[in-house]
Amino acid sequence: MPQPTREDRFSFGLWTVGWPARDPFGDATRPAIDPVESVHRLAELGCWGVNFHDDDLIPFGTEAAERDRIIARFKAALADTGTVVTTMTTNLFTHPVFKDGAFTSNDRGVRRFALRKVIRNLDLAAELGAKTYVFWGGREGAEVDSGKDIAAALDRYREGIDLLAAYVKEQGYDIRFAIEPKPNEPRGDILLPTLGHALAFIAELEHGDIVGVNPEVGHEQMAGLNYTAGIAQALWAGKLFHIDLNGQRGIKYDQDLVFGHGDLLSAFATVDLLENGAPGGGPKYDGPLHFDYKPLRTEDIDGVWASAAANMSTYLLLKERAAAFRADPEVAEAFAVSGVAELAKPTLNPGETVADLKADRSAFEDYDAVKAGERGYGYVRLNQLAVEHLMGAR
Ligand code: 3MF
Ligand code: MG
Ligand code: MG
Ligand code: MG
Repeated sequence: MPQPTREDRFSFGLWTVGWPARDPFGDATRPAIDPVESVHRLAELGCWGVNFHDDDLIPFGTEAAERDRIIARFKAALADTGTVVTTMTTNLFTHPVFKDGAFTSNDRGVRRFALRKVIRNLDLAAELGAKTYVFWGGREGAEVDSGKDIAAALDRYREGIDLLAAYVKEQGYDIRFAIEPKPNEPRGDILLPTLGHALAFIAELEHGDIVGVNPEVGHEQMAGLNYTAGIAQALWAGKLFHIDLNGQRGIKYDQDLVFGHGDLLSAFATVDLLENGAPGGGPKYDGPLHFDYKPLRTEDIDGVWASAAANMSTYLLLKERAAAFRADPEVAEAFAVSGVAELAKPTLNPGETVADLKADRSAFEDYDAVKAGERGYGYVRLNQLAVEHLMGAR
């Protein structure tokens, strides 16, 4: 199996391997893991970076002197292992104070407290060199339609993100924000449920220039959406600042499976896009290859590290397969039959006007729509070639 190295730029959330496997129906099945141990174990596995919520490292309510001690000890682990803090985020969902949301709680005091909690952790993110700051608003939502004024909630969401982005700019921090959409869980419905909602929200911000998205495989798939197509649109919009890779099997609760352990063909397409870019070119993703998964509740502590390794190994295998797919002359021929490259060509000729198009009889009056309608696009063959490469049959 391919062995990950730091050059692969893999990262994990401390909350992933550190999840003690408590779920709504059952107690923890594993002990909590010291974040310092996680940094060491992940580095041994070839991981490059880590990402964490404030409370993953510093328990909620820790007093200042103890907070400083925890941070110093964590910094030593980063230095000892050469681990990078790629990304940081705020826990605005565990404590009961956030049960009706953080930036969008109906309670104004809660909203002010949430902003202060983020600001404090943003200062730490800058100190630790994190380049991306993620906002997953898991409690920003509702179960009761009449209990939440969605327009007002979006006003408050915008107020919060804009205020924090302005703060980052004022402080001169080299940090960009990434909003992570999710349709539901823990709230019945969450604001900014999909990547598309998030992109539309970002367009309404004053400081949207430093705000992008952090799409998670499982979150888009929980909404029945195509993750690869979604991140392709985010790339097209110049907004793919971060990604949460994992696995999900259909429209159900957030499974956070190992990457590739859900829809494997979709994972292949994701890696192909991330590594090789869109067939027609365009911007490529250059952020960390981040995993936001949960080791199954059935696993013991050895299973935790085996599952972390599985994410990276699966990614690298898919990367090999995707490279072979793109290099295969039969695939190139199939791409041509499907007209994939033709889509990169503008529909009008250079300098052509609407009047020119209207005057072009070959485009309409003389166009043989019946014949064009008979064309086969060969997508099944293309997909079968992908399947064969994915299975190592080519
Ligand atoms: C929940 C998530 C979150 C976010 C995290 C921000 C706890 O479904 O995916 O993980 O990823 O809060 O990075
Ligand atoms: Mg998830
Ligand atoms: Mg999750
Ligand atoms: Mg996530």
